[in-house]
Amino acid sequence: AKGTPGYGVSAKVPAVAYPLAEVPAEIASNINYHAQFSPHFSPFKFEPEQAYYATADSVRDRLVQQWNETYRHFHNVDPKQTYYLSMEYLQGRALTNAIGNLDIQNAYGGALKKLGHALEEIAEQEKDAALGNGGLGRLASCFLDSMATLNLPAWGYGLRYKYGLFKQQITKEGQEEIAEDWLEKFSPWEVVRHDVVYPVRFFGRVEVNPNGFRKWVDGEVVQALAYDVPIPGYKTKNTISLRIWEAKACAGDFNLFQFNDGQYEAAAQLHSQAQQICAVLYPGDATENGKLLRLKQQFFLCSASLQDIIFRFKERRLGKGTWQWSEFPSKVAVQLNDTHPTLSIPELMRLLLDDEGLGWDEAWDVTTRTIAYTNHTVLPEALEKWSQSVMRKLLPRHMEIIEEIDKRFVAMICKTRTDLESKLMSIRILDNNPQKPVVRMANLCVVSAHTVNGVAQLHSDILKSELFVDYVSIWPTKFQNKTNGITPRRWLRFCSPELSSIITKWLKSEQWVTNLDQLTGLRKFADNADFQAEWASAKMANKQRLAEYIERVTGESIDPHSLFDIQVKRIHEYKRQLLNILGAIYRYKKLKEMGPKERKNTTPRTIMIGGKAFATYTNAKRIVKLVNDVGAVVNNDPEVSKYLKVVFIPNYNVSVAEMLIPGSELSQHISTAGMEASGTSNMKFALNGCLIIGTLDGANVEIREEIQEENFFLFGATADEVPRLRKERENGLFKPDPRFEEAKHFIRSGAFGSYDYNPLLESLEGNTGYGRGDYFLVGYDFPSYMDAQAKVDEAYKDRKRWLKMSILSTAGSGKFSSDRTISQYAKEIWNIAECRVP
Ligand code: NBG
Repeated sequence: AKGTPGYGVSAKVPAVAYPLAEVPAEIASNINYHAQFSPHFSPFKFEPEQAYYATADSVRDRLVQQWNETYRHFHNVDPKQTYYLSMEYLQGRALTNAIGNLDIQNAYGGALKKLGHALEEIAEQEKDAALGNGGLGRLASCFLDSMATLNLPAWGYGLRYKYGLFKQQITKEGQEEIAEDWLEKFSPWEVVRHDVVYPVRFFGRVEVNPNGFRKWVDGEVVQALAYDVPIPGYKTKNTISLRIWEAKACAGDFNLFQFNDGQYEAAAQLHSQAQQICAVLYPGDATENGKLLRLKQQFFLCSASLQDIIFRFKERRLGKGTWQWSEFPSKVAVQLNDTHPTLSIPELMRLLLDDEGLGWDEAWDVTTRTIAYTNHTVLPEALEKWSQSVMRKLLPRHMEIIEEIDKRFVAMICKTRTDLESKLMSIRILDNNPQKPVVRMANLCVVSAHTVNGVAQLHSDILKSELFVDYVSIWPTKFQNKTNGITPRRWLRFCSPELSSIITKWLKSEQWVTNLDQLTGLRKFADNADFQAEWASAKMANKQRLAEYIERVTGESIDPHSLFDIQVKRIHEYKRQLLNILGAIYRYKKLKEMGPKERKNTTPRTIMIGGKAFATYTNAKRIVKLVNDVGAVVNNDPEVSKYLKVVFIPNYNVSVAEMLIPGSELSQHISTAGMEASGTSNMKFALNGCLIIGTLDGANVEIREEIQEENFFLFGATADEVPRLRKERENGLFKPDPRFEEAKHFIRSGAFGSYDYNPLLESLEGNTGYGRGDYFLVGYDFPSYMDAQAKVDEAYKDRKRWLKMSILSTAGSGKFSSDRTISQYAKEIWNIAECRVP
């Protein structure tokens, strides 16, 4: 590393506690100060945008103070620390969250009022930091909030993508992707650490020294530069870091000679190559180049983070004499968020073997006691496999190390578990299939990590009984469950202040914000007429706010008295947005067939669907198009639109979720059983008093247990029935329900325009053409889904009963706090304890 990254000499520099503005007048003057002296715009402008940046700068002052104290405290106490490695973080906006966690809403609200602005309006100016795709990235962000709130010594590591998740625009053609430059102006929430820079190598070769040591040399080297994002805990001083790496060329990499010679592109080639690494989140990987770039990104994260972790370990030992490497796992826990950071395993081995001179056994012991792995999916297409030749080209030394790990694993099986020899082909790390030799990253993780966990009970059970069954027999105690959770700060306290204040009023305490189990105290008020009335009026206020938002972004006016039915998540066939829209189509057809009197007896609904489809996922894009086409017909049908609207919500992201979820009454979590590892939006909706219609999948199972089965609209096949049903389907034994046929037929009749939906519809049918034999069992589950929807309509008519169910959903959501999840990781995997800044 160049210079002395990290704490370095500054440990000797006394921290100065600058007095912070406390009352609105002082804060207003501090905001003004920033508008003037940390200017980002021309002087004398103070529109909402300028006000946002000045306010953010002002809030950042406070964060920096707490943050530095936290660094210093962790450095002095030197506790065991967790490092969470993730290719994705979906942070969303930071201002409201920071102000809320610092508990300064009133003071900042008052200050901005003095300056002629409303805090909520200012907060709307912020762009979402969308350095992630979906649930996995948002989970990482919820985890950071909980780690800080629980005063745990922990850091997040990630990449500083220039373009995060694309912006979704809906046109006549369907979804269009637009690059989202979240750093277009800049982010006030990051601090560049010019002293924290590490070299990261790619390509090159392995050199063998005369003494037998192996060393990775040559190739290209780029610099990893640290940017830190402060993560404040709720009502605590502890403020931890999300460290995101940016790739830079080395200083001498600009070829002035070539430039002066007019070869401008060649002169800057190394710079532009370095810039490519963190240019985009999930670059397309259909081409060889794309694959190489993704692998580069993954290694870049792993190598920079591990060098930093080792640096900190040594730095903290320095004051205390020398260190023993065997101590490393008692100071460092590394959590791999899915297989994307798997290269941490061979990289840690390489650093210990080649740079620190440890022997294999010692290095292996340190590595395996340090690293733990979380699996987030059982979908075969999402289980990463890297071509051995790509790996050998980009990371020759790592490929050697992986081969050695594989060899030793195979030897161990042959020696101690002859019963598993026949399974070796599938459980070893290398798949040496001559057509396409690959490295199986999940296998590498399971073999190397001390703990492997799934993200909901059902998912963890499936890992143990199917995907990783053979490993369980080798290491029975390695496997755990850690059911996901969500932060109650962002997902209730701040996104629904109305509901929050009612909860606090009736529980006579605000402790539920950090001890979410206390929500069970609401159960005894579930039938209370006064409580119900307050609950209903808060929900109505949120529905109205949502209706205004929908009108603003789609032009569609929706009736706040209709049932708000929402499904928002990435568009994927297994998540079955297609089941939802087929249900809507059937409902529309029946409404058309009814007379006006009969129609009046139905429960009016607004069905909202939102989510992004991966740019090259054709069927997902067809689903987006279909929802929009159905909306265009239904919403403009004067006979029906009073009773049914179908709205596609464009550009679903964290901020949009914060608007939608509080205003929801029913939400759909309807994946084919066994396929959604957990889901986390299901928890957010339930926490906000929204009822769930869903299958027995992922965390739905546990949510239903907690809120009681009578408050959950269940339907569909169970996970253990799915394989048999697929077989029957393949063998032509499936008899479709006439309602299902009718809905499909209606689309084919052209009722929703002339777009060719046949390929999409065929995916629900035989094994020919586009057909996958209805792999996701939409046809099988359709009738029970429609029956459950009929029960929803009935329940909604009984207002008292509905309100009671809504209250009981919130009351039963305590388990799904990410504070609970993170406490379990801390105790059962990381073995770390609280380290509170005094
Ligand atoms: C996703 C699962 C979700 C789960 C999140 C967070 C991946 C690979 N997996 O069900 O599909 O809630 O992870 O654990 O993104």
